[in-house]
Amino acid sequence: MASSVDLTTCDREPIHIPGSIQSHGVLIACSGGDMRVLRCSDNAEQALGLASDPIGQRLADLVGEALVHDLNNALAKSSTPRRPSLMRSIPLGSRLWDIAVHAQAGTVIVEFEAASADAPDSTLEIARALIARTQSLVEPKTLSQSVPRLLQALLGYDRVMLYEFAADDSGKVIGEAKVPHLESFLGQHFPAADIPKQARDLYIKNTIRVISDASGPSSAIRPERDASGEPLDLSYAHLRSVSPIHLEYLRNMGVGASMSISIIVNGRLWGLLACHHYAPKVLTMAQRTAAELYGDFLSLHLTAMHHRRRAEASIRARVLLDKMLAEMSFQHDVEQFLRQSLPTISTLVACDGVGLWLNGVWTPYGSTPPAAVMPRLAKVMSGLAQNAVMATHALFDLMPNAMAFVAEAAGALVVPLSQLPRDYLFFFRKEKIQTLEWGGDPNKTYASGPMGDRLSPRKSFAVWKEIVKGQSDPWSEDDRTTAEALLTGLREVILRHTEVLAAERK
Ligand code: BLA
Repeated sequence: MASSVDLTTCDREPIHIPGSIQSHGVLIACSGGDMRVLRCSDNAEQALGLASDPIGQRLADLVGEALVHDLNNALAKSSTPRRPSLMRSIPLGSRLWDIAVHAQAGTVIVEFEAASADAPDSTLEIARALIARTQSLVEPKTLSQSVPRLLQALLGYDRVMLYEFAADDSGKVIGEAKVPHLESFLGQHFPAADIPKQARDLYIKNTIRVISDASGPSSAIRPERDASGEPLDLSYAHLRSVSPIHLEYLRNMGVGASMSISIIVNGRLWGLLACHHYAPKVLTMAQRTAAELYGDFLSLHLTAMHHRRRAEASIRARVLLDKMLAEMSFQHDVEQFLRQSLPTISTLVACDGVGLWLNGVWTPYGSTPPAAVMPRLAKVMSGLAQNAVMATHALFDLMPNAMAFVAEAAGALVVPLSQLPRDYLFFFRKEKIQTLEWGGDPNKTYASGPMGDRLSPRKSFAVWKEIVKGQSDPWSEDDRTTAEALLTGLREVILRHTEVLAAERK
């Protein structure tokens, strides 16, 4: 499969059917029901100490009736392939094995890994320790600093990163714990292509992947295709061989082993906890299971934090608007009042500037486009929806000459203030790469494998910079929620003012 893959077709590489596994383990696939061996990894016979080629045989004849009975019981316990059932320290051949079993479209996939000497309840111990220390972390900043440190301390990777995806699927390292001599990746951005779409989709379904040896051999699954010509789907297999492109990426970085855990917030892949080790590293079944549970916990924890932040943002907007409404009754010139309120309004959303386009008059505060372009920008807005908030992180999509002022404003969040296509409140953000440089060690060079230097972090950062040229940081859902609260609230302020004036006139 590797030969058909190149850098231009990254998101088409079928990573769930690589045709091989990582060779520190063994895989056997059986037909459901009669448990007859359909396929196996080509190391199976030797590693498990079997008397003959397993293909076509009853699994019970190879590993014993008792184990197959236990495997069937384990299977019956789990209704989803997402979480294979686990069995610890099973004797077979000359050693003990940890076994994971799951069923995928009627095929039973049994994976064997050398048993570890972990105590029986070490999974719970590790997961409990991680969860207990994370529970009290509710500030995004402390959380992103502490979580990598906790995971590093418990699993011993040389580097642990918290990687957050942006709305455009590019990503940023927002937290990092590492051994001191390594170059830091904290704060660096990487393009969406570094973790292509099919990988992001798979990482929602299967939330953990361990790459034990980025330079290690793989063990082919045979036969590659079944009677109907299908390869074996390894979406949920722990031992799935990883994309050769990604392995080259890791090797170019000097990484020997990696592991990543998905963090899913509201059904979307929010980010990854990505771990690197500079030598091969196998996780025990207990460690891997604990890491998987920790990922589940972190996903729920971040989801709760997200909901809390949204609620707080709405309350903040509401409080501010109520205050404005209260002050309003003493003000007769609503336009003047709104203009004066710009500094206060600008605190509601992370932005570089705000501005009010009201009755054809422009009032800026902070960093905004030049006044001369505002009539044109307001005209562009009037062609868009009047009753909804509009957000863009690339003003040049709407106005070709916007590239000229990206240093002042590259993205806008726009709140239409009246039903008429006329009045708008703008929030602006500058181009995001204006102030960014690769923060790493300038003397550090990265290796380059057969597929070229694109697969190295510094080149990848350069590609990201090229992609986002002229763009601002995208507006988040929180930003839009605040803007929507402002849309309703400010219209209310204006309406109330009209009513006050009318009442006073009577
Ligand atoms: C997978 N790419 C990944 C993964 C990460 C990254 C974390 C998940 C697998 C793992 O746990 O190791 C990316 N890793 C990074 C980044 C940093 C890091 C950005 O440490 C930054 C410090 N990758 C490319 C390009 C392609 C590509 C150009 O850079 C394709 C054109 C492909 N990456 C790619 C594929 C996978 C992947 C196919 C899936 C691997 C798999 O699960 O089989």
